[in-house]
Amino acid sequence: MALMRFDVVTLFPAMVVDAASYGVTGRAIERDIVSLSVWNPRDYTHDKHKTVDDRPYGGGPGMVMKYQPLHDAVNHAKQVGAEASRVICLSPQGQPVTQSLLADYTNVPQLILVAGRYEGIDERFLQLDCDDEWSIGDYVISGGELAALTVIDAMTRLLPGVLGDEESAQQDSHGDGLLDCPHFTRPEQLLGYSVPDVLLSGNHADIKRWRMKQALGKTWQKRPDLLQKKQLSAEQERLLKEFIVELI
Ligand code: 9WO
Repeated sequence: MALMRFDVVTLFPAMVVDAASYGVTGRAIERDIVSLSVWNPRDYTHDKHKTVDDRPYGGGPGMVMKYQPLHDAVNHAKQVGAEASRVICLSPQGQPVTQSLLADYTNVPQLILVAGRYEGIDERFLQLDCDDEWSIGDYVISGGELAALTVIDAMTRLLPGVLGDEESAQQDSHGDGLLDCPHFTRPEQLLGYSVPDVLLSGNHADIKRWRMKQALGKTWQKRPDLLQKKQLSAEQERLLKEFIVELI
């Protein structure tokens, strides 16, 4: 039995299944660490035109997704799923998705992710059927599918056994609220830009120290807001000071 079950309610099921079949998520599904099911609201319509949307009350451009097909698709996912599930709508007005939010939900056996299209989803679905609304960023994309796939990818990486020991150690270092350190590979010399000597030294303690210093420095330069949220150790404070002094 998979550690987590993802159900995506979407008008484009193949888009979700195909995109999730690559890389880390694809391997996690093959190994049954996670399971992915997709539910098309169109399969839950009762008219010959399989209507999933309708014109907005009050006028205005575009169409709105109807309540009933979404509600029935979610209900079917609940019926065949785990005992504890959460229904999450992906929308620009949702709460920001962060690493810690995702970590909090890794103990929920079943996440039902609702990916809207058209101009939006009938408000009564959001109020009555959705437990949470999540946003992956302050922009409007063409549908909730890419947001759902982002959540599936980031959450799958947090599950035990998905990443190898090395990768998960690296994930932990990224996941500790700092930006990543710079990475280099062959050739050593490239357009006059050479690999930092410490990375060629073979001294693993120095390399670890350099990488932390670079991660702290880059975070200070590019995302000082992340540093505000982080309690640095005495050693990290020292490394950051060293980075800043060397910069001046
Ligand atoms: C669109 C929208 C725009 C402004 C304020 C609130 C809003 N909600 C939605 C919405 O739910 N739109 C549906 C899903 C239908 C149109 C495409 N959808 C969508 C989801 N566009 N962008 C997102 C999204 C999801 C998660 N994080 C960022 C954007």
